Amino acid sequence: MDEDSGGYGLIEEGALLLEGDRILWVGPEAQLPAHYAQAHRHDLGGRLVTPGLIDCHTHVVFGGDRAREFEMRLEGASYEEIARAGGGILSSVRATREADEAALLASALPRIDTLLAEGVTTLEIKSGYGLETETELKMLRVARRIGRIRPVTIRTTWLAAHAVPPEYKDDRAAYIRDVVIAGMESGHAEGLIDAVDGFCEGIAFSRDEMAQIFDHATRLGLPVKLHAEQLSDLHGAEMAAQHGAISVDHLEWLGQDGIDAMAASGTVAVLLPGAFYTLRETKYPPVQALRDAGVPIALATDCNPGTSPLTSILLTMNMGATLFRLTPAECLTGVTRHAATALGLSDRGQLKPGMRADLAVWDIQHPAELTYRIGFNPLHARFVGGELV
Ligand code: DI6
Ligand code: FE
Repeated sequence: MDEDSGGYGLIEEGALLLEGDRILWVGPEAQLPAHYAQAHRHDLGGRLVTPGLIDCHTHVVFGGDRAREFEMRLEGASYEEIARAGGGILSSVRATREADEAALLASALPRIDTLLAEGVTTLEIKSGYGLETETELKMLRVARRIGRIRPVTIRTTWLAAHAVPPEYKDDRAAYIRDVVIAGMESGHAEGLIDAVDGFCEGIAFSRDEMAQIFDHATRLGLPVKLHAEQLSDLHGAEMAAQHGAISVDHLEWLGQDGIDAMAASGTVAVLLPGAFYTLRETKYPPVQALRDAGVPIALATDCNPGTSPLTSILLTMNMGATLFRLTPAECLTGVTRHAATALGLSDRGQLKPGMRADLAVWDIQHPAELTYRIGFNPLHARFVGGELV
């Protein structure tokens, strides 16, 4: 199945020819060119094949948990109140600083394995719970390690600009200089960083601060992305698009200027329904205006201990449809083709010759079933880089 032809591009009685880690040919089995007749065959029993799913926004490596904060929010405290009182992100920072690499890995693996069991073959992982260079780098080393010990591609993102830690609260400029930018340079030199992100929000970083950080990322040749317009409209999306951002994420408060700028720069809008749901948000991302402007829409779990303790890409698709009124076809392109673009990857996310042979094989009849069901996993198998895993 490929998704080029408007809807799903579903091919009945289809066949895929793989060579090494690539797709060589896709089409109806009856049209398989004769010179491929000798190829080794693997019968998938009439099951449906999609590109391997891509979770393009996660904070899946972190220490501790935030179940108590969840209770506090149910008792009436807001996310911002908890953050300003030193809870929220900063409570995960304390736990992440205390954990060593082995402990961080051990706590992340069950979450990772849950995502892989639902057909994920590419996963982004952000730093952002260290807020000091060594701990930020520690998170990304763990992320790289996950990519070596599990069959999945990991893309790492430097998110030191997630919050200002207490020790720098009276000198934000020093935090940006000494940790966000200096740490980015160290991480880049160590090959730990695939992209640079930030949280542009009243409780985090301003648009100008983020622009300064993005200028440094650009100088290092690193692509940028941004958490923007989640809780308020600081016009972060517009600034990010002007910096050529590969994605801007959250976007509940995004205005038309931001949409126009994203359309002009080809920036992907990554919607995160798990955070919307967890925060019981009532402001909806401007889905129709994004569609009208031709901005590609991706969906991701935002798996994190505070606002989206979600490890299901399939439930994310269901929420994309039920909460945001995306079509099931949009939900599927949102976790395949457009999610690949949001990571700057042009070699995956579609079933086409030349693409990486990352496949998900499902026990379903129609692709809409992936989005329709709640809490049901019909995955039969994954192929990662041409290998059945
Ligand atoms: N936005 C989010 O939804 C997460 N980070 C961010 O910038 C939340 C992170 C957390 O609360 O731990
Ligand atoms: Fe996030």
